[in-house]
Amino acid sequence: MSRFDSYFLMKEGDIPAYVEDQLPDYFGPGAKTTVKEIGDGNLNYVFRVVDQGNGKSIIVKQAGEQLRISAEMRISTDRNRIESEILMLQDRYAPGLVPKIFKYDTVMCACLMEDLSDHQLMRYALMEHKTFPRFAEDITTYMVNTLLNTTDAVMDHKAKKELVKSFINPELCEITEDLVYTEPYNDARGRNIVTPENLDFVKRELYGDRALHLEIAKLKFDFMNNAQALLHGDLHTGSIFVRPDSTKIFDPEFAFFGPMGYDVGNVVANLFFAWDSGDAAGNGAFCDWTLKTAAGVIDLFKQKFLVEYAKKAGDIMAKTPGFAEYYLDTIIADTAAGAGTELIRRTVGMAQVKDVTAIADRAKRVRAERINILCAKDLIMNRAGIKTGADFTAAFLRAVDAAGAAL
Ligand code: SR1
Ligand code: MG
Repeated sequence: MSRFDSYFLMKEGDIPAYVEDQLPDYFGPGAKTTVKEIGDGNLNYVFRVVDQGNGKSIIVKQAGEQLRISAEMRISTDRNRIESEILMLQDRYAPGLVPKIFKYDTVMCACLMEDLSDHQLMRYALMEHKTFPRFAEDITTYMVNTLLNTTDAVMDHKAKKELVKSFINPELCEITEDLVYTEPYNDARGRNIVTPENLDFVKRELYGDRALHLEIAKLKFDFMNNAQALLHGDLHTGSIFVRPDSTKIFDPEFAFFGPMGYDVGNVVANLFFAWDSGDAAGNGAFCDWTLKTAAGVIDLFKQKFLVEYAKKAGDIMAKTPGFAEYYLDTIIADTAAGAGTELIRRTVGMAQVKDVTAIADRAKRVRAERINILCAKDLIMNRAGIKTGADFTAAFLRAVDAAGAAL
């Protein structure tokens, strides 16, 4: 019997005994550890445990029954199992690009994982206008390897269906269906957060645009029904740790089988949010880096995808000449849509991004939000014609011009 035999929400004081219970040899006898809760996301509790003697450390991440962002929102604590299992799988597909899971525990809904405190959360690093030359290379390797390897083009179809079953994630998918694909277009639950100076703009450009609603409805049903590959599901810059020489992607608790472009598009949109922050600070060199990197993410993803596809596709029909290019074309159109929906939902929805909300100058923030919304609509409405990295950045720069005129 241990006091960790039934679930409760742990506090800092519970953590040393919990680590000892789960991994008795990790710190060794007599270790003096300190614990700090360092969680920064909307959902979970994250404890950093450090041995004061030798500096060895570990992270304990626990899923609470209520969300941190809203006590009224409750979702299954099974998300911790999903996150742990996908990280172990991704460690095989993309070694070195995800944190190591040492153990996960379905009773306390917690996992014990590698401490990445020598890295910085990418969103905060970008808000300091730091640049990361490895990023486009690393993130595209991660995406191509984790996504392509879990498609029907590569996997045995029955094994893939087993994997689809074990990554059914209804409650977290419902959050995305509501916060990304519904509420930004109608404020159906009154949870949107709209900057007052942009209220009329949002009413006209989002709530009142019927043609946009039709495209979002199509995208929502594709998100729910296109079990294309095992997605990270929440691939924003708050789910990425960086060092100049290293990139680690974590926090895949929204993982499920969905359209690959959702992940790729999230990365691109979050680089555009970094542009907003750099632009408000007048840092042109940083802004150039964000756009160059966004374009690089698309072009490298396409290049690596075709190389890996040629090596790995096993399905006899998937090897039909022209199919790889057709398939990739649909993924890039989905990427344009994924970037667009992320740009919109982080600008007017309940879960926003600090890159934009921290812009202190009111007029600059209003302008940034308009750029995001106009770029998003261009990407969504014209997604079939968006093919290259340069097409993405051209859409963004068109929005910069258009938003300037709108102020
Ligand atoms: C209620 S959770 C809000 C958002 O936080 C997560 O990181 C996801 O992006 C989700 O949409
Ligand atoms: Mg998260």
